[in-house]
Amino acid sequence: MKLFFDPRELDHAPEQELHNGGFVPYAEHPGRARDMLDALGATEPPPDRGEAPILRVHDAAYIDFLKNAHARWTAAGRGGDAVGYTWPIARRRPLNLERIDAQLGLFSFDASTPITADTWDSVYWGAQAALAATHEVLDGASIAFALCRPPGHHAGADYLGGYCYINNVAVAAQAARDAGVEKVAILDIDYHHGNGTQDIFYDRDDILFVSIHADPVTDYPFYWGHADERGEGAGEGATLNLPLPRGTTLAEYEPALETAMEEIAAFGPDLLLVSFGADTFEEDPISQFKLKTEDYPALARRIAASGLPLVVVMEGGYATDALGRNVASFLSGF
Ligand code: SP5
Ligand code: ZN
Repeated sequence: MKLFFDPRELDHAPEQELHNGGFVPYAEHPGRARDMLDALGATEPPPDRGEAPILRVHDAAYIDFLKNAHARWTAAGRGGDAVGYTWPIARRRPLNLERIDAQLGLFSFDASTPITADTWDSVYWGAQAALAATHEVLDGASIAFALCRPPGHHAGADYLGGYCYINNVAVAAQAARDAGVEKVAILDIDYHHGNGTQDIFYDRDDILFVSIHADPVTDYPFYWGHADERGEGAGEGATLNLPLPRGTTLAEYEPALETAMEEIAAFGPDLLLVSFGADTFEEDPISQFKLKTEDYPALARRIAASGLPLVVVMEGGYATDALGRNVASFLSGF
């Protein structure tokens, strides 16, 4: 199995995030990628497929903002990382405001996803890694892994959040569609709901989104991921959310995965993309499921039993010392 990674993904390193009313060290740090690299062995760098595949998913105005936000922050006389503090609440009228703080609010949904001078470079190359893995499978491989960092599944067409800036799995899914794959399924098994991926494809019937995650009644991102969200318009029925309670172990997780895989089989996709987060691990510092390192191969085997070509895209996982081990354990099941 080929593993795709670009060293520039290490450069993005925000200092801190807002958590429970105070600032704490940033959980999504470069050491996560280093831990995975140590455990997984040789990776290869992705070729540069340019911005066009990213712009198939993200609004041009948002990408422009992402590229320039930190320079504009600095030009406004600020030090450190760029982060918003005012948000346009739901139903506020649209305004074309130029001020960096207004735009940070407009293009984000939380205060824990700062933009640094290196953010654009890291997220650009992470997206290229997802594209490389996708093309590897389109060219005939049965599976490929994209070591994406930062993660992507919380990012929408025109917003960042949840440590995510570019939605890597969405860029990959759209690239597969553009290469002629008719039906694509996305299985999201990060601890958190993949709200960005859901939003991007919510009204489409060519891309199925199925997610198993912590119940948003108790867990981030709260405003998405409830079981009654099933898609809209042409996409009605092409979104499936399977929220699980805090404390979930493998015994409770497996029936949800079974339901997810049956839904995917009924959809009849030609390709399956897996948004994989290892933050379902029992010792994850910000999450509350109870999966063990030795549980992950069983999840992979059930996914592989679909017989579908597979692209695995890295999302979250914050128990840094165990992260590489957990990802290696998951991949060993394929
Ligand atoms: C991709 C992904 O897993 N994003 C998760 C974003 C969760 N953010 C909300 C939880 C904030 C917890 N911050 C704890 C920091 C401890 N150092
Ligand atoms: Zn997560």
